[in-house]
Amino acid sequence: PEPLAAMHKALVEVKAQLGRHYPLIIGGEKVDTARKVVSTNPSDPAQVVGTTAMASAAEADAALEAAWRAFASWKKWPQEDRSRLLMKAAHIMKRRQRELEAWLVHEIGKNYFEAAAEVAEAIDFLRYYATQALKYANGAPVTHFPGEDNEAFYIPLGAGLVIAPWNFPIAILCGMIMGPVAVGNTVVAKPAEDTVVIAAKLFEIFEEAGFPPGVVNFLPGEGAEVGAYLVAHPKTRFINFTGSLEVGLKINEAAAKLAPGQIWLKRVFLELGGKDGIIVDETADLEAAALGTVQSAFGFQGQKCSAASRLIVVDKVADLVVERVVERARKLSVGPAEENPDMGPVASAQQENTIRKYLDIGQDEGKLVLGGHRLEGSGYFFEPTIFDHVAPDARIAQEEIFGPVLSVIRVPDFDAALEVANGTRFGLTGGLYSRSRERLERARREFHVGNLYFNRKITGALVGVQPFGGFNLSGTDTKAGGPDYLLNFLQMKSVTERY
Ligand code: TXE
Repeated sequence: PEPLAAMHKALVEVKAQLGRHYPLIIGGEKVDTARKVVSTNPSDPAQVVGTTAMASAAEADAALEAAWRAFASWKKWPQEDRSRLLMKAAHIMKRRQRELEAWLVHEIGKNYFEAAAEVAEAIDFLRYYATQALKYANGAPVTHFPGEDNEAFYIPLGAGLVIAPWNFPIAILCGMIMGPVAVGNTVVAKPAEDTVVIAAKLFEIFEEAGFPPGVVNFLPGEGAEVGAYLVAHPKTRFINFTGSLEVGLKINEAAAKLAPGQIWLKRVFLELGGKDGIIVDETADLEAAALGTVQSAFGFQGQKCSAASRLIVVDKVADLVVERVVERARKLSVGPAEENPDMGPVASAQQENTIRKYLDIGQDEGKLVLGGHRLEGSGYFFEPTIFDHVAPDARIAQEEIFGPVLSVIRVPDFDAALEVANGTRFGLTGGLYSRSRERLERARREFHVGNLYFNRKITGALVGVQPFGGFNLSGTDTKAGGPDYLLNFLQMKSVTERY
């Protein structure tokens, strides 16, 4: 009750700040532009949450210049001092956590629970990377090869680009920026257009924490315009991207080209989509399986790369499981955050159109057993939707919908379940509800996903506990929140000396 009251209070306070305009931040300077990015509230699209300046090529050039200038000194800071700034940012974020949650509610339609979980994750990223970075402190030798006349140590890469998605607009943006920055790199960050205000709040925190000018640069703008421009830029040393497979493939291709004057191969890190499946076999705790499936499929309206969008259930218990899943999903409340609902709106008109498209496709690919409609009214609200008797190669069983739509695939036995689970182009998260130790062990070896969960829900990156990243077309598997993540943004130098 207390947090709820505090969240309601924060929601009201944030309302007073709606409509504000935020400039770009380049080299510590506030820069405004003629064009603007407008962010609206998916619960009430007529409401402007805020606007930011919109970066174009000129600002992108200036931001990369500022980042390289800042890199010259930032890379020499003692590691302890860099890590201390991350810890300070975590402290400030903790102090402002209710306000940040309220912005997540307003700008992207998270309910209080999802918003609180995300801000907590952002704080975890800051603290975790601050401590992990100490392993590479000050170029101290970190690798001693046999023999006493040689050593090796790590040095940062330089100025890089972060391009972030709208679905974890503060946690993923913060983690993707502060990982590289923690170990001496500098960053130009381009947030998703739908969530520029929460991104501006994150940069207020970085500024208050005292990051030197140019270490982090705030560059909201059009993905296909300034995003693509920065990806192709000869002064971009690395690219840290989270988003859709479609855009990830474009970035991967563009970044492979050598631009005039470019003297390195850009390092590209991609965290992309998923079509994550939960297997339930006949030995499973059916109640637990139903609860975990509903939480994984409909949390934040299914707009998570880690969301369960396939339920793969063996025939023997299929009716029992589907019945329980449908009953639980039917009870989910849908509405604006003030009502503290289980499900808020989907993120944008674009998402609404995509989900409508798949609801139509699903009519011919499965038996609609729940939902299937957008709610009346201006906000982008959908009922939780479940299609049963879906074939493994159906489009709604293969393509990422990124909405509150679950496809149930019935299989004769566990062997078939494992084959279906591994039968998409992705490999991000997966789950298995079973009491058979032999099957759990088999899944541990053969279920081909970056993050596997047994007898619990399959969403929610646990920083420092469960490094997060996917196989196949789910990305380059950077393992965000893991002990080796920072190595992605370092290069090893070895020195051999003959006395
Ligand atoms: O992605 P988009 P969204 C994935 C999730 C889903 C997607 C949703 O699975 O597929 O993210 O996020 C910029 N050149 N993950 O809709 O449209 C754009 O401005 C350069 C997976 O935001 O791909 C935005 O900032 N940039 C993840 C960013 O790309 C371009 C967890 C992403 O936009 C661009 C979370 C271009 N041509 C979400 N076009 C995981 N695997 O961990 C757009 N952008």
